[in-house]
Amino acid sequence: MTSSMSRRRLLILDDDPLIGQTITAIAALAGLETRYTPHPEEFFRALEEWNPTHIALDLLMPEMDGVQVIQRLALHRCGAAIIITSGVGARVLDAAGRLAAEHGLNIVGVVPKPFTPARLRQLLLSEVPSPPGPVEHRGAQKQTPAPATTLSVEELRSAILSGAIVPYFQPKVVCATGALAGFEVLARWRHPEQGLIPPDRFIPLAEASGLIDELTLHVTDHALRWFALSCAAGNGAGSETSSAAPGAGVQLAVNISARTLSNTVLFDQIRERCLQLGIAAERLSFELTESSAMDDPIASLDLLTRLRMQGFHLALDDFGTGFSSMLQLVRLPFSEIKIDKSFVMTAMQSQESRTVTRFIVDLGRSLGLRCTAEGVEDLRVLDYLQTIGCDMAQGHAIARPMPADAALHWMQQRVSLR
Ligand code: G
Ligand code: G
Ligand code: MN
Repeated sequence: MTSSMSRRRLLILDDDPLIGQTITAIAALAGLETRYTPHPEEFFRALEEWNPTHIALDLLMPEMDGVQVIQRLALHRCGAAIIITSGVGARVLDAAGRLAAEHGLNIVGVVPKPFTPARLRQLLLSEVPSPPGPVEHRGAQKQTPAPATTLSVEELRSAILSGAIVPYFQPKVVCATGALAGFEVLARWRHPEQGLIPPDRFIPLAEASGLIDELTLHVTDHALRWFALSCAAGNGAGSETSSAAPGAGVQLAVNISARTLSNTVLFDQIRERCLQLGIAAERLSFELTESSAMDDPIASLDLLTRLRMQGFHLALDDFGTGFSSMLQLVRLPFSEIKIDKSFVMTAMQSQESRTVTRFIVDLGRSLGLRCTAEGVEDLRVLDYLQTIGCDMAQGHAIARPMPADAALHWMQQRVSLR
């Protein structure tokens, strides 16, 4: 503990010199090197030159407000442990903490002023969850920085045809036991010049150009073939516990766009593929976002009911982000809710995020739905989810989305560890 502590450097930004002196004194007593400035510009210069391990940040300043500072820290891909201090009310502080966490910053605590020296000391001395330095940008979840280049419909069409759009697989685990529950399929474009392109850069284009169903079918088909080979064992109910084969009883989840809900043929094609590959419908789950199911309420009710009757699972994705969510949850035959990652990612920093997370878990349980938390970036959140009775979890702290061979390897290693 002591050796790492001697390298701790705290940079303080606060327009009030008295508060700056107080924090400096507390931190110095706790053994940290400190620098204080009341000016944002000087703060950002020191950030570059001095590379602090800790930052104490006031939210209310005349020169630049705290939100602007948070945005600039995110642009700098700042990895320091950040403590937010301010005289604003608890709800505003809570919102600022969530904002910073969503920007991928490492918020270790939010302390209302006037703060007690003990609370500040505790934050300065607590273990830093991730190493300082611009290692990764958690909020942006991009493997490659998005280049400004636009992608054309023609390029997308030929990428689908040539197999350049591939499924990645992100594991989902049972909160209570840590056992593998399934994989979510997430499309990635292996672009010859631009590297790996994430779906938010091409799914909207695919939707707008009418290529989305072709894309989803292609990705799903590829994923099902992988699934049949890798997770073949365990078809049928109750097989999770009876078979020891890796992948036994695990499920596969695919994302479905709004537009696809009017295309019953696509679901027939997927069902056909499942039959050919010997994959029981119960092992496949379709994830729909809240906005998507509402476009044509009656048609989507027909289709979704039919899919459930055939045995497929239906998950309501990104739950908690849209205001029609409650209506859809009750009206449509979902079997699972996925708590939006914006709540889960910030559960350690925000009391409000924990309240929403717990509320959704309770709601799911009382409606008889399975509940999955997305965006688990910190293993302490997994412990929390377990205590509130959440069924499943998914997120970077468990595993990132991986290409097919890496996902298989991950699964086999995991089984051999048990
Ligand atoms: O993988 P993230 O890593 O960036 O995925 C972003 C979004 O893209 C997800 O919310 C998901 O709904 C959507 N998405 C990913 N793969 C597919 C796909 O194959 N088809 C459709 N329709 N959406 C997808
Ligand atoms: O379909 P949906 O929007 O739910 O897709 C999930 C998205 O969340 C994908 O873009 C996936 O890459 C991303 N994701 C998965 N786990 C994490 C995580 O722990 N943190 C963050 N920030 N994103 C994640
Ligand atoms: Mn999803």
